[in-house]
Amino acid sequence: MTALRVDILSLFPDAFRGPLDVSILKRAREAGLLSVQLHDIRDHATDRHRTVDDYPFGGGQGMVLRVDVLDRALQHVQAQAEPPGYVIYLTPQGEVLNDSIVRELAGHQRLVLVAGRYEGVDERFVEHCVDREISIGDYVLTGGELPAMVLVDAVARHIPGALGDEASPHDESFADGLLEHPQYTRPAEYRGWEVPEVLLGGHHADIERWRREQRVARTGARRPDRLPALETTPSAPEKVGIPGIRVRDVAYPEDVPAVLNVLREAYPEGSVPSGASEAARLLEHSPGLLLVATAGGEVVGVIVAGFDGASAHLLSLAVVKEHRRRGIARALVRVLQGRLRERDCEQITAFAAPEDYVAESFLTSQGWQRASGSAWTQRL
Ligand code: 9D3
Repeated sequence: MTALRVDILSLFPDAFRGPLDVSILKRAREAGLLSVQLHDIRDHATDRHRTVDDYPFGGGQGMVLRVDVLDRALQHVQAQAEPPGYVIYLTPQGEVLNDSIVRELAGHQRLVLVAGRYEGVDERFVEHCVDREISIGDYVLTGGELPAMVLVDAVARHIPGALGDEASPHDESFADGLLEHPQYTRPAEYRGWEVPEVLLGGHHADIERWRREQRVARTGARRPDRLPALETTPSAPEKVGIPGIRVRDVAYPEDVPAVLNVLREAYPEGSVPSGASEAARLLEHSPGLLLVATAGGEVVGVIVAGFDGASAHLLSLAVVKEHRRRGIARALVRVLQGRLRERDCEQITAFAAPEDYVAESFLTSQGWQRASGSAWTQRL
């Protein structure tokens, strides 16, 4: 059995008693998976006043925890069990705790956490006695006690068996970098607040797709720093409910000639990118926003959108003559809208020439609103 022993050195050991007695920490301790020992640094002071700190050499604000007191406290703790614990000093100067550090720490048999207060500790203690300096984020707390608890809580969840029947930490949000999708339960309607329709229908594939979209959209909106590592590979061709038709990301450069042909057939001469380099530039600026519809592997429809991070513009939409009036343009718009939502785009704008009644009736039928003479918008 893998049990983790955590020793915590602090000037306020009492601060830990509450949190250790609830939830999984309590269960893990009771199951013998986790043991937490609290130690008062002050017990290792040597003078009559139990002094643990002193004025900083060189002057300055505040007090500094003494290296001799800290070292004695640490030696005392290390001598209590085998093997020696991995020593972590909780400090605003540390590297910021994250999921991968937590997993790494959970692999140790013993951890010794040093919670500081005051303005800091004598650097010689850090240099000679500490294995790792950790912060829990960029905000100022009054001491390292809560950070030490945060660390214990996060690490304890990774002790095999500590989560009981709950999900294993392996298939969690942070593992793939995406945030979680929203959750709902009964009642399905409360004060007019409704649960998203898709969740009530029982169509498993639709629900999975919706959840995935939600996860990506939330991550993009709240934690865009996590998105770049995502799905840069083009998606698989998707069915769109029209026999024989698939929609997929453009394959570059193979599709470029076919894409340009489709656009040339539909647009006046001179309005279509004249070559591969221009097409490449489009792709570069809006990856994932150039989609093609295929029939039997041939490109029969194209949609191109530009996205500046805030709003999107429908740049081109074309379907070859033989495949018109089959709903392909609509399908392309629908898939594009999904991609834009993933990027947290709220609105898309399209331009139709004033007398282009085909475009006008298409846009109207798809729920677009005329924003001005030739501009149409749709909220996503
Ligand atoms: C960087 C601020 N220091 C400048 C003199 C003073 C200071 C502020 C707060 C020194 C210690 C503290 C107490 N905080 C911690 O010990 C601490 C902490 C935190 O404040 N935020 C996030 N993570 C951590 S881990 C330990």
